[in-house]
Amino acid sequence: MRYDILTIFPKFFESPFSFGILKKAQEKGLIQINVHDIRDFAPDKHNTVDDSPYGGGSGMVFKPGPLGDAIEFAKADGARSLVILTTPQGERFSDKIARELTEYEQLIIICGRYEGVDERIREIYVDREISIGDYVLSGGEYAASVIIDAVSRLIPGVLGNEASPYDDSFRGGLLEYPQYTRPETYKRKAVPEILLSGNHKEIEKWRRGEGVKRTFFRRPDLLDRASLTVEELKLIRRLRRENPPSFRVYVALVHYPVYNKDLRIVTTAFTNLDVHDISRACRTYGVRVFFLVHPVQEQRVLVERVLRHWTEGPGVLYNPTRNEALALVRIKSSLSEALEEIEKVEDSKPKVVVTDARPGENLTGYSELKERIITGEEPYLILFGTGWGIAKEVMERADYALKPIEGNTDYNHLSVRSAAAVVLDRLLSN
Ligand code: 9D3
Repeated sequence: MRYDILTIFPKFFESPFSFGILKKAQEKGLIQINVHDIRDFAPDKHNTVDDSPYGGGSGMVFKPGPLGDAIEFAKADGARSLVILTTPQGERFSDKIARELTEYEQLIIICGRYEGVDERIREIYVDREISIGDYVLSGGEYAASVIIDAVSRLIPGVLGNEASPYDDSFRGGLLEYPQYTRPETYKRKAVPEILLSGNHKEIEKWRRGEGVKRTFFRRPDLLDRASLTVEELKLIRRLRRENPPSFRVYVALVHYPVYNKDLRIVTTAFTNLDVHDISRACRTYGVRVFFLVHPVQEQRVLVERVLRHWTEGPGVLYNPTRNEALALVRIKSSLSEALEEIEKVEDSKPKVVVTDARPGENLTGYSELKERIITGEEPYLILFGTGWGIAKEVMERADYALKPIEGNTDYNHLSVRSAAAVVLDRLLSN
C-alpha cells in the first residue's frame, strides 16, 4: 500500500509511523508513506493555500488551485487509487471501512483544516469523506494517522507472525477477554485458577464466556453483530436474569382526559389488545408497573375480570407467560392515583414523560431521555394516550415531551400499542 498524505503540517508525520509495526512494515516495503506539503503547490510568493469564504462568514477555506495540483501530483500512474478527505462531515471510520480501503494500491489522504475545502475539490477529486468519530479535532492529520494505522494492520504480512487480524480485538464481534501474566498473586489478587490448569479447551471456553460478559456489560450494542453459539446466547439470557435493569420506569395508558377526532376531551373505552400487548412490552423491557387509567367504574370492573382470567383463572395454566406480563397491570381511576402509588413505593415523585404524535416545541429526543433514564436516579412515568392523544393540560404538566415517532415516511399513524413498543425499545433497550 502506498499512502500519500496532503497536509499543511508535514512535520506532524515525522514520528507517528516511525515506531513498532508501522516502522517495520515500511522497512519490509509492505507500505510506503509519502507526505506532501500543500504549500509547495501554491504559486504565489507567500505560498497561500487558503482564502476567506465567498458569501462571508468566519474562518478560511482551502483554495482549490494548490490542493488540486497537490492531488494530481500525488496520483501514481496506473495505480488503483482512492482520494480520501478527512472531515467531521464524513462517514464514521470503522473496521469495515478499513478493510474496504485495503483493496486499493494507493490512498491519497487530504488532511482537512480550517472550515474545510472548496466544494469543487470534493466534486472533482474526492472519492470518500471520512470522520473518525463525533468529537472535535484540530485537524485531519490526527484522523489520517488513525486511518493509516488501522488500514496497515490489515495488510498481509504487516502483523508478521502475531495473531491474524481476524482474531484481533473484534473476535467474532466480541470484546477481548481479561489477560493475566506473572506474578500469580498481585496485591492479594490471584489469577483465575482455570488459566493455571493447562486445560486448553476449558480455558478457551472460559475466555469466550468472559468476552461475552464484557461485551454484555460494556458494549451491549456489539452483541447484535456478534456471531454467538447457542450456549453463548444462553449465557446472555442468564446475565439478563441476574442483572435486571436498575432504572425505575412506570407506564400508564390514559383513557381520560384524551381528545377525540374533533379535539374534544373525551373518555375512551379499554381496548383488550392494548392491555395485553403493552403489558407484554412492559415485561420485556423491565417496566415496573403498567397503570391502566380509566375514570369509569364499569370499565375498570370489566378489565379487572379480563385480567383475573389470565392471572388467577383458567388462563394461568393455559398461558403462564401471559400471567407474568399482566401481573404488571394496576387499574387506577385517575393519573393522580397512579402518581401517588409511585411516590409511595419510590419515596419520590417520578419525572413524567408524555408522548404525542403531533409536532411541538421543546420536545426531547429519544437518545437524550434514554441517557437520563439509564444514568439517572429518579423514577419515570411514561404516559401513552388513547384516542387522538393526551389532553393539553396533562401534556403541559409533564417534565418531558418526546418527539413524535418518525418512521421513514410522511405517515405517522401508529396504534398506541405499536407506539408504546417503539418508545420502550428506543428508551430502554440495549
Ligand atoms: C472550527 C470549525 N468547526 C465549525 C463548527 C468545524 C470544524 C472543522 C474542522 C471542526 C474541526 C475541524 C478539524 N477536524 C477535522 O478536520 C477532522 C475530524 C474531527 O474533527 N473529528 C473527527 N474526525 C475528523 S476527520 C477530520
